[in-house]
Amino acid sequence: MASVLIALGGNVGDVRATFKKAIANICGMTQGALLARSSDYATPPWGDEAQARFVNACIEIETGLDPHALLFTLHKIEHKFGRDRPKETRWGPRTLDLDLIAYDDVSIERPELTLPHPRTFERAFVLVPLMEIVPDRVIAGRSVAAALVQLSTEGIERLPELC
Ligand code: PH2
Ligand code: MG
Ligand code: MG
Repeated sequence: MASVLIALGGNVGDVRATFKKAIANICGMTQGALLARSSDYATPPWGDEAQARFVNACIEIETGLDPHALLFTLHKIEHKFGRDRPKETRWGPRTLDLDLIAYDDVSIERPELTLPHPRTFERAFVLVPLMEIVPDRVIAGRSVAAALVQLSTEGIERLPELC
């Protein structure tokens, strides 16, 4: 079984409700166990700033799927929750984005999948939720906590738990 970190994001529709259903789908479709789930965070849009704020969160799961099978499953779940890749713009609005951040200590560099996720250390919207669940996890030689102190967390707000 592998320990896998997945980042969730979205800024179209009821994103927090989408996360809840998506996490249930991730566990069901990967025969995975949910080891940890961060809070949801409202985050300023990164990349293309002229769009609505995002909601972001991270989870840790344990799964027997290999990285490519897992990626395929995550794409299926994005599609199920309204993601339309051909119609969207890079860094633009989306209902649900599921990014594979790390899969054990596996390194992969292929056009369809890079592990660990190459932009993890540029993105406070990924590191802040990771800090909550796996602060000591080492990704590409750096702990989450050490990587986060290099970034500004301005504008990131932890959202209260939903009832
Ligand atoms: N995702 C993007 C582009 N910009 N900004 C934030 N804050 N959070 C995201 O998840 C995000 C983004 C495209 O995937
Ligand atoms: Mg993304
Ligand atoms: Mg993505």
